[in-house]
Amino acid sequence: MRNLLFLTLCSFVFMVPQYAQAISPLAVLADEDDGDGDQKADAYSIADAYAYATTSVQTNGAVFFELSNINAQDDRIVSAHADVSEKVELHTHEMDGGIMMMREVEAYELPAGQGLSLEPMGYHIMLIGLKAPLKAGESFPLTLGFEKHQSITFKVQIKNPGDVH
Ligand SMILES: [Cu+2]
Repeated sequence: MRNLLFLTLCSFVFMVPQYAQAISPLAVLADEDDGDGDQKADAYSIADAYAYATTSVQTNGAVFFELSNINAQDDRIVSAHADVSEKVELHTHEMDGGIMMMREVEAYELPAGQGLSLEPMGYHIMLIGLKAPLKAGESFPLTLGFEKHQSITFKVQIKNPGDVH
């Protein structure tokens, strides 16, 4: 019963960005008016950014989060950077000959006013060649590069794989 309640709460949080802001570790990043007059509300919100802890034999990790594009314009995430691994790639999962495979993508589309979910078995930021195991309870900064917006940096919380997020 408790778990069920928790799940309901989680989905509710994902669906309502205002609530996510109140409840989750979050970065709201607004920039200044850049002179063309329509950028005042230009911002993204990131909620529930996490990665699972890894063991010393795991060389890769993955980052998940909820992003809301609260801009008036469409945008795309075109790059990601973190110091914890040699390479950082934008990945998706897709079926290939009946097998679920990961594949690198060029960008994630961010239509104006919509959200983007990165979650296990879906879109994820892939950390390739971890310099050290990711330890539960710690965090690290991740930077996202956009096609139009200036890049943003936020904290990724490291969790144990069994943890409810
Ligand atoms: Cu991947």
